[in-house]
Parts: sequence; structure tokens; C-alpha cells
Amino acid sequence: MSTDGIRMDRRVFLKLSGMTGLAWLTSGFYQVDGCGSGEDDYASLDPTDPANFTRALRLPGQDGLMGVLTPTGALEVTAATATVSLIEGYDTTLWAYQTTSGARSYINPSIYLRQGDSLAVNLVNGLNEDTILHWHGLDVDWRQDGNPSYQIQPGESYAYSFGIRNRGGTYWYHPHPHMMTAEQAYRGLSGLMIVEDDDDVALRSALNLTFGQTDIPLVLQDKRLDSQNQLAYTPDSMEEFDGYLGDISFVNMTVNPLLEVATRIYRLRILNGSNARILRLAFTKGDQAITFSVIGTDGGLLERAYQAREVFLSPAERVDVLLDLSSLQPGDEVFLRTLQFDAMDVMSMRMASERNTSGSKTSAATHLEQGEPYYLLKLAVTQQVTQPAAVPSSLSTVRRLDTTGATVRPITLSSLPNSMTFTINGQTYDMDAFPVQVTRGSVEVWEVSNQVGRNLSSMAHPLHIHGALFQVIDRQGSPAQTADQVVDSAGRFATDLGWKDTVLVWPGETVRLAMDFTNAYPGEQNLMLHCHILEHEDAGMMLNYKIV
Ligand SMILES: [Cu+2]
Repeated sequence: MSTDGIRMDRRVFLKLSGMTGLAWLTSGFYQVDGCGSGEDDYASLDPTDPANFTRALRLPGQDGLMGVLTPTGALEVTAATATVSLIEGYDTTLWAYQTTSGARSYINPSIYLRQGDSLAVNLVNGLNEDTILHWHGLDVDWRQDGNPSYQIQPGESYAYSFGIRNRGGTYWYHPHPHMMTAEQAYRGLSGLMIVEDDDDVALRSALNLTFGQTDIPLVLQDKRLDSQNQLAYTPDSMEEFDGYLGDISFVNMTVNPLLEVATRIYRLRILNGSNARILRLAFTKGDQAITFSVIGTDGGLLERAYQAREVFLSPAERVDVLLDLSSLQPGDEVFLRTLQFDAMDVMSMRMASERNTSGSKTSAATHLEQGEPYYLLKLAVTQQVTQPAAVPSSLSTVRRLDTTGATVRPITLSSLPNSMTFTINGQTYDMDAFPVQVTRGSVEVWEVSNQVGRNLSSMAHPLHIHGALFQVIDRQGSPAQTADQVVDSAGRFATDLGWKDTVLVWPGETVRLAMDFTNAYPGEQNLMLHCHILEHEDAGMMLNYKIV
């Protein structure tokens, strides 16, 4: 498929054209520094250099950015600009969700709830453009789901009120306005929602976990900072097609962070909050991979822990892991990193030297392409403790969907021929069209295939489905680079073994999903399925569907 004259595999191309970038570097053509100071040197922020991991990881505290908020009543949440310090000596403007509760103020609060609780939020639009908020992964009435047909104008508000029906798990909220989701999320609008159920309480008790200390959310994002350390969102036409990638790695909005840890088990709830970057996550000590346990996915805990050495995590997906550091010694260092992989994107190419680096500290030569390896988080062992606790053999119950006799519905991810437009079932988003209708209470098999072929562009797409959690039945045609992650004869990965709301489908791959259209809300439910590469979503790689 890479022999088609005008197209070739991007990674191969970049390797071939590497000299171009080098020549640019040595010729002195480099990102122009607007203020002429040396402080915004990219080298000190480059996540491929482990020596740069020195900033204390932001942990969700009692208030402020990511502060843990257990609502005691209705919240008034304003989407507006906020100023935070991301790089020493600079203020950076975010677009963020802001609220107060009691005497405390929060920016993008980590909303912490029990299964069965209720949540009431009045969203106020303090931006200069339309917005609406989507509760990603939550089982809510479609009018509460952040549908773009309900987006609000500047100064307007939208009242949400719903019960928490989901299993315990790591969910999140982010904008979902028509064609403006990517920029709003990139500029900072997103937050976590932690739901706890009895199984979580049992695990917390068994492992003596404390949220924010030994049970830690890790929100992974890549962004660009300009010479004034402001977030720039300046995609060129190519990036509107294949996604906007950053050169600077953030975890919990901390650049190149360091976390001091003890010799014990940690629960890490990892969210890929990037616009477009897929991660191949591994923990390493030196060059050795450290085995970890996958215990949860988008929709909560698995039935048991699965040992893994790496997992792919695409935008919007969550993976919940246990990392056992009890055999390490003070002084040891472990890195969470993303390993190299083949992005498998086949499309019309441009010269590497034409890489858009506007709003970035980097040049085309140091731009981090999709699939390039870099470090994410340094774990420095500083404390020796004794932890007799062991991981419980049973974590939860995952009710298996029965697909006997179920309707099989093909869902094809593809592109328009010879075009820079990605499609679902050959279509792009039409707010008034409902090309898919399903019956309330039914189970369907959605056969999601990512097409490759002559005259077609192809990429890996994370498909997100609103209003219905699903289970992966099997994978066929998966690329060789995923082979080490397969755990069963159905070709599934450990991250496929629980409830999901987003699934990565590689070029040439077919992933069959058992869709659960149990829906307790009155009237027709107008929902969406879309690619969670946010630039793809905004460009129309989205369809409405209806539960009737
Ligand atoms: Cu996509």
C-alpha cells in the first residue's frame, strides 16, 4: 500500500528525509525566538532526555488545578481562561473549568463520587465562543451528554443533573462543541471524574491505597509552548487531517515530572488526554521493562489483574494499573515512557522540513512524530516501607454480554478516495442525519474495520461511542507490533477485557464489539460515535446514531 506513487509510509519517509532536518539544524535555521532570551530553550524541556525530569508531579490536592472535589450540592462551573504556572517564572493562560465549593476554588477539578450519587452542574460559558461539556464514559440521558445540538453561546449556561449509574472507574469530562472540540480541549478544558464502587473500596482496603498519594491519576498530554510559554494551537491543513501533536510532554499539567515513591504497590489511573497522540506505555528500570498489572479499563475494574509489559493507549482511553515497587531500593529510578511504534499512517506526504512548528519551541528536526519514543514520568524510590498486602485474586465481576442472534452492524473507518477526509461508513458528520438506529435494550455486534487500500488514506483511529459501553469480542488483522500484548485466542489485549467506551482500531484491523444498548432514559436517545483524534472529530469523522 506504500507503493502508490504519491503516498508512502510517513515513518519510512521521515527516516529517508532525516538529512533534510539535520541540514536545517546545522544551517542555523531554527525556531525563531520572539523575545531573544535563552530561557525558552527546547533542550531543557525535551522529553527524550531523562535528565529533564525534575519537576514535582502535580497530585490532585484539596483545591486548585485538579483539586479533588466531592460535591455537597449543585456546582456552578465556568469555562473561562485561567492563569497557571507551568514553567518556572512564567504564567500560562489555560482555558479551564473553574468552580468553588465552600471556601475552596478549583480549576479542572477531579470530581470524586460514589456510584449512586447525584451530580448537578450548571455550566456557564465564559469563553468567547460556543461550548458544551461531555461527560466522557458516563451513562446519562442524551440531553446531559454534551451533544453539539445543545451547545451554548458565550454568557449562556446549561444545567446538568443526573445520577451516577456507572461502575467505579476513571471517567473524564471535556468540551464537545461542533467543530471546536480540538482547540478547546487542547487549551486546557478537561478534568477527571473518579467514580468509586464497592469493588474499589475493597481494593483500596486490601492495598491500603489513598487517592492522591498511592492511588494516583496520570493525565498524559502532549502540547506545544511558544517562546512566551503560552499554549499555541495552530494546526496547518496537514495537521487538521492527521492530528495536532505537541513537542512537550505533560503529566497532570506538569512538564517532565518526577514523583518520589516508596517500595510498595501503587494504583495508577492513566488517561491519554492528548488530542491525537497514541502512546505505547511501558515502565522501565534502566533498559529493562518492569512487569505491571492491568486492573481496569475505561469502564472500571477487570475481573482480575493481568500481567503486562506494555499497553497501547490512544486518545480518551484509560488504563488502570498496579505497579509493584516493593522489590526496589531507595535510589532506584523507574520511568513511565512511551515506546517507539509504527504509526501506520499512509497518506499524501510533505517534506519533513515542511513540518509546521508554529507556536512551538522545536524545529522540524526535533518535532516528535506519532510513534516516536520519549519519557513521561520519573518515579524515584526514596522510601523503604514494608507492605505485606497482596493483590486480591478477584477484583470485580464483568457481566458478559450475550451476542447470540445479535444484529451484526458493519462500521467502516476509511477516507474519501484521494482525499484528506476521514469517514465512518463513507460519511462525514451531518448534525441532522441519523444513519444508524438501534433498538433500546438490544445487544448488537459492531464490526469495526479500519480500511486500507489504493487511493485511501489510513491511520489508527480511536473510536469513541457515546451512550453505550461495550465489550471487545475479538480482534482480527492486528498489526505485528501489537502481538506481544495479545492475551487470548480472540486476539484481545488485557485492555480489551473490561467495559470500554473508546477502542483503538489499527489500519487493516477489524475489532468486533458487543454493544450494550440498555438505556434507562425516556424518549429517543440521539447519540454519536466518532474518532477521538479530536482533529478528526472536528473534521467530521463522526456520525449520529439513535436509540429508539
Ligand atoms: Cu481518526
